[in-house]
Amino acid sequence: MTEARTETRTQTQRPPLYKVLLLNDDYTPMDYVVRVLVEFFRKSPAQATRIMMAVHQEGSGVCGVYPFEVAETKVHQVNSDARQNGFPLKCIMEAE
Ligand code: TYC
Repeated sequence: MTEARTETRTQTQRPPLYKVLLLNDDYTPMDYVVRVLVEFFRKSPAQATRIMMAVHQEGSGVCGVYPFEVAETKVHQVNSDARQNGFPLKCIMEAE
């Protein structure tokens, strides 16, 4: 007969998280990037302006940290909105 064993785990399981980042480019207008951060990432206008300037000066910046499917949806929404508006803005995700 096989013995039944119970394993006790002390750590709670957390889903892996993914950073969503914006990349800088030379053509996307600053005010459009700020609007993206307000609309898709729920930032205040002041926070959005800070993140946009950090991306502009440093090349990339984190907009938020989310579970996989949420991160994937944000990346898709931002990239397709940018394309629809004719801007080359790129949004990517990476494992935390
Ligand atoms: N570098 C752009 C400009 O000077 C502004 C910009 C900021 C573009 C952030 C993309 O993710 C970005 N108009």
